Amino acid sequence: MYRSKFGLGRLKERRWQAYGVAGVAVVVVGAGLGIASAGETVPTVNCPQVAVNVAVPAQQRADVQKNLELLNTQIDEANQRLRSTVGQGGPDFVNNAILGPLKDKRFATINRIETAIGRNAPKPDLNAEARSPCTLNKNGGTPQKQRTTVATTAATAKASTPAAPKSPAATTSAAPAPTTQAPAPAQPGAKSPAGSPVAVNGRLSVCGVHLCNQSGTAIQLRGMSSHGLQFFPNCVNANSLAALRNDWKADFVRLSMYVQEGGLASDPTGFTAKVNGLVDDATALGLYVVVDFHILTPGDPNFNLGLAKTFFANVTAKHAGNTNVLYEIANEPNGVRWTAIKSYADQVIPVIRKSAPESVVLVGTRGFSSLGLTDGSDEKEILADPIDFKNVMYTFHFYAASHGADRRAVVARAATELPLFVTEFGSQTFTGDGTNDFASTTAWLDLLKANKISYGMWSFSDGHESNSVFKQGTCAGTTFAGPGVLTPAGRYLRSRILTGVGNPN
Ligand code: IDC
Repeated sequence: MYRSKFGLGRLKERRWQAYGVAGVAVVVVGAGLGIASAGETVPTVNCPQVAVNVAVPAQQRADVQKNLELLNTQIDEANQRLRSTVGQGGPDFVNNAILGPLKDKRFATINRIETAIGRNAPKPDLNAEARSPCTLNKNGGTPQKQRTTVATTAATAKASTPAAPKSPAATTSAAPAPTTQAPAPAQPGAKSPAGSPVAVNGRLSVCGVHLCNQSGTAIQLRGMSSHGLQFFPNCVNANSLAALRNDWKADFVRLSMYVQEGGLASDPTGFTAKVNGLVDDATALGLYVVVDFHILTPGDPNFNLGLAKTFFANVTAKHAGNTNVLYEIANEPNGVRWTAIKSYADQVIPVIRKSAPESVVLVGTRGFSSLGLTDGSDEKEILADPIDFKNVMYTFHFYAASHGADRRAVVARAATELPLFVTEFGSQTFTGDGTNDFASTTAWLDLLKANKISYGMWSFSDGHESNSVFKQGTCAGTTFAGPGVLTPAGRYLRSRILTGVGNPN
């Protein structure tokens, strides 16, 4: 049984580690184009614009400017080399001797710009990967210059977005397509009921270490995790979700679809349909929904890799047009190293991204989603080997009566470098039962608020364990609103969401 293994992690001495995980808040637009001029046969390089569409802190302005100018110097040098080496080398000469080194220099330069801005503001993601490679404009011509204007306010940053090239030659030129598109305009949430969380916030993305709404503002989602859908089949439905949205003013529900213990593996078709139906219910209400692939025993997510791929392919295809679904690919990996979790993520995320390319994906962390603490590790193993996809967050779970100040200190530290999402927490011990420790819960939720870390409480159920937020028997009926149907854990969280103060009475 996993419980015996879910102990308190020994905290080792830790150093701060200056390692940033790049965010994706920045809209990168425009491509530089070499425009052919008649008679010129020496090729020129054709480099994409690096658009710094964020406010650059005043202290970093000179540094950023210098690096933007350096991009022009690098382009000039490459063109100079192209002129002076005409006819030299074999077919790969230009790639190996000019375009390759240029790409590396640009990559380093763009990284320096990100790092500079990141010293006094959220570190932006300027999409160095896509913006570094330049192509060859075989017909020669004057290559477009890198723009070097630096915006010091967000408004100017937007205004300085390079306009699309107007030259007719430009439209036919083979400029590299940006791999990160600007977020789609505000259709997100269009079909959601007015005022609902999804109508207000639209499509989410990961921006630096935060979850951001469609306007790029960091937000915190607060909500509830279901219990195992197989254990409490009547607790999550249109009625209870309406209460969650209207009476609790919560933002999301997490659908805990166990894989083992009578879950998905025992009836793939049934549970996939169940999840799809509940996603539709949440969507109709304008709630965000976390689809939780609830692995627990065994703890190696790779054990369920095949099922995960089939499941996520189906669910993402079914909800391809949705803007409100987040995918949690492994509840609580345990007994495995981070490398195994990462390998699983590397295989499952592409399946999800096929139909849901912009979705936010939540990845469970080592040691029952403890960032490794339960195994005597910590967030540094993730920082050293992060998941290489955009819009990814790492999950952290806590149970307030078991996990206290030592773990909070690690989360406070990790939150400055990793995008975290608390998809599950309890006010009890990690058994999900026993006395509620609301003082510790409040300390945790205060920390999460301060860092804008989203959270969902375990569990939206009416069982006998103290984690159930509904009194026993509630789910057999149709009344889910109001404090009368709630246990102390339920009253505490409803009041915390509604008033900012958790009150179990
Ligand atoms: C617990 C349930 C309990 C069930 C057990 C095993 O509360 O009724 O018997 O799972 O299925 C977690 C897990 C979550 C646990 C919860 C409380 O994600 O499945 O639920 N917990 O123990 N991690 C830490 C605690």
